[in-house]
Amino acid sequence: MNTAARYVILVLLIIIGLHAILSFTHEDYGRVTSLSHISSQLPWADPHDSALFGDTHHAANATQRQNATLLMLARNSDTDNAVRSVRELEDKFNKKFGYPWVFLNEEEFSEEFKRRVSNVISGPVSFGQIPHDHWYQPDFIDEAKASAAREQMIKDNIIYGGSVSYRNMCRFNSGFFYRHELLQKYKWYWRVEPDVHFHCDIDSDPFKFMEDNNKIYGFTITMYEYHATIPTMWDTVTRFTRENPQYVHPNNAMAYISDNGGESYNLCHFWSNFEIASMDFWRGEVYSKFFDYLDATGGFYYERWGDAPVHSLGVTLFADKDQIHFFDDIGYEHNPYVHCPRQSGNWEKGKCACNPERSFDFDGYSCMRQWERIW
Ligand SMILES: Nc1nc2c(ncn2[C@@H]2O[C@H](COP(=O)(O)OP(=O)(O)OP(=O)(O)O)[C@@H](O)[C@H]2O)c(=O)[nH]1
Ligand SMILES: [Mg+2]
Repeated sequence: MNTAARYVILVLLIIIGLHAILSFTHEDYGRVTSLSHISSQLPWADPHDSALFGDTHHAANATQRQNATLLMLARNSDTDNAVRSVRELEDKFNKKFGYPWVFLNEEEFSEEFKRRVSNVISGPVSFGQIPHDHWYQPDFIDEAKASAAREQMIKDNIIYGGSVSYRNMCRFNSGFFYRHELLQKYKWYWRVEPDVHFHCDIDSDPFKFMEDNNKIYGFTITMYEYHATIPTMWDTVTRFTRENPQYVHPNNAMAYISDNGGESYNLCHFWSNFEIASMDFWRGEVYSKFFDYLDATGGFYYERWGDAPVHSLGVTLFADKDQIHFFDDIGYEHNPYVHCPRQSGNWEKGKCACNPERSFDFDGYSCMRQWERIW
C-alpha cells in the first residue's frame, strides 16, 4: 500500500472513531446523523414516518416495532380527556416504543386539539377527517322509522337511545375506521378513548405479542350488552351464518357467546373501547360481507347496535378462538370499570396502581366466566 492510501485509511478511521464517540456521548448528535434521520430528510420521505424507524429515544425497540398505530376517535370537545389518555399511554408504554398515533374526527380537528395532543406525544402523529359517507346516516335508512325508534328508546330510558351521533360512531367503528386513508399502511391498531386510564407499566410490546402468536383480537374487559339495543342482531347474524356456513370457523368461540349451542346470544362481548387488533381481519372478505349484511338491515339506526357486539360476534364466529387474546397484564380503566391484572405476577411486574380486588373480572356483570369456560 502506498503512503497516500495509508493516509486516506487513517483519516477515515479517525472520522469513524470520532463519529462513534460523538454518537455515544451526545444524543442529539446521534439523532441528527442517524441513517433514519438522514433518510427522513430526503425530499421523497414522508414526514410522518420520520420517527418510525428508530430515533434514539426508542432505539432499543425500533428494530422490533410492528406495523401498528395507536388510534383515537375524538371530538374537539374531548381535548382535555384525549390529552390525559394519550399522556398516560405515552408514559406507561409508548415512550419506550415510539408507535405513531392517528386521530380521527368527522369534523376538522381544531388547532387547539392538535397542539395540545402533539405536545404530549414523542413519535409521529397524524390527524384525519372522516369521509362524509363513512360517518353519517346513509340514505337507505327510513328516517321516519329511525326517529320513531329513537323516541321509543328515549321513553324506555336506553342509554344513548335518542342519539344519532352515537349511532354514527358505532357504525363507523364497526365497519369503516380501518378504511380511512391514514390507516391503510397499518396492520395493527390499539384503540384508545379519551378519559381512559392505564394502571401498570407496559414494558413488553403487545403488538409484537399479537404478531408472534398469530393473534388477531385482544381485549381486557368483557361484559353483557343491553338486549334492548340489539333486539334483532342475533337473528340477523344467524341468518348470515346459515346463508354462509363456510365462513364459520370450525374452532370458533361459540361457547363464549351462547349458552345453548347458538340458539340464542347470551349478550357477552368484548368491551371495544379497548382493542388491540388486526385490521387485516376487518378488511378481509368474511368480515366485510358480515358487516355489509348487518348494515343493510339498518339495525345501526332502527335499533342501536354497538360496535362491541358487532366486532365480538365477527371475531368469535369467523376466527379461530386461539386468535383471541385476553390481555390480563394491561391494567385498564374506562369509567366505571377497571380491569386489574390478576394472573400470577402480572400486578407486581407492572407495578400496577389499581386494586386487583376491584377488578371487573370478578363482577357479576363480567363475562369472564363465559370466556374461561371455552378453554
Ligand atoms: N369525532 C367524534 N367522536 C365521537 C363521537 N361520539 C363519540 N365519539 C368517540 O367515540 C368513542 C366512543 O364514544 P363514547 O362517548 O366514549 O361512548 P361510550 O364509551 O360507549 O360511552 P361513555 O361511557 O360515555 O364513554 C370515543 O373515542 C369518543 O371520543 C362523535 O360524535 N364524533
Ligand atoms: Mg367511552
